[in-house]
Amino acid sequence: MASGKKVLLKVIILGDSGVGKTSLMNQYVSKKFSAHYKATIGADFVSKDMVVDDRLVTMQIWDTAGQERFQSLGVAFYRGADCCVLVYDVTMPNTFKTLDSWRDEFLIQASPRDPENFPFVVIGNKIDLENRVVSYKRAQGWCHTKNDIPYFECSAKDNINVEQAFQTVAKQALLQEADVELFPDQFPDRIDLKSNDNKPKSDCAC
Ligand code: G3D
Ligand code: MG
Repeated sequence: MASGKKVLLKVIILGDSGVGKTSLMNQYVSKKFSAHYKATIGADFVSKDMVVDDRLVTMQIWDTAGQERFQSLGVAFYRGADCCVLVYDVTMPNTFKTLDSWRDEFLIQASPRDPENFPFVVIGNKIDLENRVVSYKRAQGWCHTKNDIPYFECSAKDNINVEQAFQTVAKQALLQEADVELFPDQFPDRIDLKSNDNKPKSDCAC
């Protein structure tokens, strides 16, 4: 049985446009793959309740709506993330090469307390296609050099490995969130709703 209060985990998905970020999220959350999915405007998230290591968690997965083309996602998108999923397309080598800059961009924008140990998960997507170009070995090697990032090869289309990848994402995020609870004063972005500092001042004219 799951125990304790429900934990909210924020997960963000990054990677070049067209690699399948939205499709992976839809497959995981709604068990659907739609080739005609239309992205909404602005960053958006979906939630999924699950049990991880005996804890009830709500995983909030933040997806982009095409702004990744300009790498202009805004700081609110990154803020408070507990895990970052980096996605590339195994048939498009350029999308693999840009993983480095997506990782760097995340670390700059989210500025986590301990960047070296911040949890990432890498997904090589579209393994259902015949024309794969980036090998497992090459991708796994890159992950190894980045402090052993867990690596999964998936197909959002055929629902291969998607569940497994997100289970690992949730586990990593939960570990990170436990860290936040242990050292709350080191995470100034979190607002304490009970604190008097947040109440309107009495001489407020509004
Ligand atoms: P993005 O959110 O990263 O931009 P999308 O990517 O989820 O919008 O997917 C981009 C295109 O790749 C879509 O095709 C989608 O159907 C396709 N796609 C996503 N995942 C897979 C997969 O696992 N296998 C295959 N074969 N295709 C996939 P369109 O044609 O709509 O551009
Ligand atoms: Mg998308």
